[in-house]
Amino acid sequence: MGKEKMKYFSSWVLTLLLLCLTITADEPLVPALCFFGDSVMDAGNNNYLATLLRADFLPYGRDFITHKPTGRFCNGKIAADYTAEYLGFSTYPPPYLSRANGTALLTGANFASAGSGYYDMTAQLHQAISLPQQLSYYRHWQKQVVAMVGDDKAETIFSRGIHILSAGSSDFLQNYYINPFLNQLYTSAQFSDVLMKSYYHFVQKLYSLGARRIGVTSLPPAGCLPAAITLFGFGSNKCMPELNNDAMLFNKKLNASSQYLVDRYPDLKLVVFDIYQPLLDMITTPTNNGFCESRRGCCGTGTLETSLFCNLRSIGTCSNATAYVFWDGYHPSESANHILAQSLLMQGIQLFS
Ligand SMILES: *[C@@H]1O[C@H](CO)[C@@H](O)[C@H](O)[C@H]1NC(C)=O
Ligand SMILES: *[C@@H]1O[C@H](CO)[C@@H](O)[C@H](O)[C@H]1NC(C)=O
Ligand SMILES: CC(=O)N[C@H]1CO[C@H](CO)[C@@H](O)[C@@H]1O
Repeated sequence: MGKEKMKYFSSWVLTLLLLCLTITADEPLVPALCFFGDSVMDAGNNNYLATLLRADFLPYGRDFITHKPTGRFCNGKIAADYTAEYLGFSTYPPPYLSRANGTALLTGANFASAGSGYYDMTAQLHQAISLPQQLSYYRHWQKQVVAMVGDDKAETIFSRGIHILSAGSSDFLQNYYINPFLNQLYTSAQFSDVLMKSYYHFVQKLYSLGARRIGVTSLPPAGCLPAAITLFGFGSNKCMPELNNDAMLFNKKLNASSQYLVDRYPDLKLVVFDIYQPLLDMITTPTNNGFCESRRGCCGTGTLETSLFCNLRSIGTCSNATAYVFWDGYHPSESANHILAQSLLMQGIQLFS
């Protein structure tokens, strides 16, 4: 099948699938949705932290439903938002630090924090919420849920709820590649092994807390992110094979660790969401996916700016991000997130049914 046909085929399958899944109920397909990890999933936790990695100012959020910045690292919705919509939720899981309470918490919460990663020092470096701390907030959340609905019902919410983790990008791009100390200490393969230990531990911990449905995103093609090309490309204008190779190796290890976990815990549903290939497709053949620009982000010059450097005074920000794969130097645009979320959903069928 050609790429274009494949795309239509995929959206058909998706539509049919959603119809089948939702036709029987007007409730969400799963009782709760929780997010962990980094800026890919962060819906505003960093607004409450003394960190430089934040997105609670325009033009972030300019295309969001409210047209207001929320702390999402995007012009509009992130993949987590689309996922919630597809699964039938009428609201998005609130950032845990927003102190949402009562029934708003019953359908899940978002614990992700931009700049966080598998390596605790990465989060420390950016004053983000480390994964162990996110788990600790998750335990608090569980207690709140138990207090509202009792042990039995809560247990069902935890075991049938979906837990999605996105991490690793910050460990490489915002730590390993710019940190001479780490660089000397580990080869990138060894660093991946260190990250894998943390991943393994995270899933075990989540499992021990009652979670049985977990999805984890792979690394993106890091060598193709506009900021990475600017910072590490030495004047080149192309994706950097070294960084992409590191990401592919990491992804292989992620798959192997996940397989190991699945074998060890037969009642655990664990899915690795491949975002490497879908994003690479958008980058290398943008027009097949309805995009015009995949080399530069929309914000500012589009080659580097993220967080504080992507602001209303940034010069060159595009007026319409719809045709851009990237919103800023590191993060996909809302339209790219839309496609990524569809791919996520198709890959995660066994989690949702
Ligand atoms: C929940 O939040 C609302 C508004 O911030 C507040 O009035 C209420 O007391 C809180 N409820 C609990 C149980 O903390
Ligand atoms: C951006 O462009 C798309 C496609 O051309 C169009 O549908 C959309 O309305 C535009 N958005 C804005 C905010 O102008
Ligand atoms: C847990 C997991 O996602 N395992 C996958 C690893 O990759 C192989 C080959 O692509 C898949 O078959 C496994 O399901």
